[in-house]
Amino acid sequence: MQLYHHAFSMDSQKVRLALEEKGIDYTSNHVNPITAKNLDASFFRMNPSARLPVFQNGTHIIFDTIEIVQYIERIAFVSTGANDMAFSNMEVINWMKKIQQWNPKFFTLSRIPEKYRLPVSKFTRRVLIARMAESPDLASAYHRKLKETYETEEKLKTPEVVKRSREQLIRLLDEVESKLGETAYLAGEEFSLADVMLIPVLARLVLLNLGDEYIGTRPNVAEYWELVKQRPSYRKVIGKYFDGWRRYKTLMKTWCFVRFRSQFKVY
Ligand SMILES: N[C@@H](CCC(=O)N[C@@H](CS)C(=O)NCC(=O)O)C(=O)O
Repeated sequence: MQLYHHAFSMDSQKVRLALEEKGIDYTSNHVNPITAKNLDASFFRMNPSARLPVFQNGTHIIFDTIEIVQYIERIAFVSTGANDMAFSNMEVINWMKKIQQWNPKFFTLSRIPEKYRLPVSKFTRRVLIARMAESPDLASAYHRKLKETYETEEKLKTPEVVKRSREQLIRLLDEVESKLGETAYLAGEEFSLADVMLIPVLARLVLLNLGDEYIGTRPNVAEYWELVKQRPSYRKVIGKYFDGWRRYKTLMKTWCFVRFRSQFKVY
């Protein structure tokens, strides 16, 4: 089994948490979208949306995060043969879908200062143009992706788009806060795949320095956050890259790569 993913990608984190929690071995392929590795022809040919994560089991390739997570659950069931292992119930599935409906893209990008965001966006466009020339058979797919990057920039100039995303996030967190007042975890007293989907959302808020505003103001979420951060899966998938000083190391490495390539026009 192969997983194409990256530490920065929220949906990749969800899938990796599921793999760790279920104890499934897999081959890890890092594809950093900020350094435009997702636009390399080898990856792009398999996945013309260039989005992460991608899960591959032989000829079976899955792009949808919820589908991947549920597939992992089935693999865990088959490989452990544990008859006592329960599949996710409707409550878990409903939470998974609700969380997945919040797309972090515009909210995240709007929080990144333009001096960092714009050079990365320009770098991505340059890489797209270079790849288009190298692989003419993929030109129309690359072209679609190029259009998408321009559209993203345009949408970011529309305050309504960012406002709507923020409001959706607040509604979700309020609902989570109220549920965590009743049970220890999101879908009951046991940790479940619903929590696997939620943890990366909270981690993203902390990474954007918004922990005090969005987590700290919700006591049940704050307590839950301290609890789930203790899990080995969290430390392996998220903490290792983003806790404390590590986040600067992770972000600096990527930033230096983009600056260097842009400076010397290596696309
Ligand atoms: N396949 C995912 C969507 C994944 C997604 O939006 N991935 C983001 C990172 S979390 C991405 O790869 N962005 C890079 C890009 O759009 O070029 C799903 O479940 O719908």
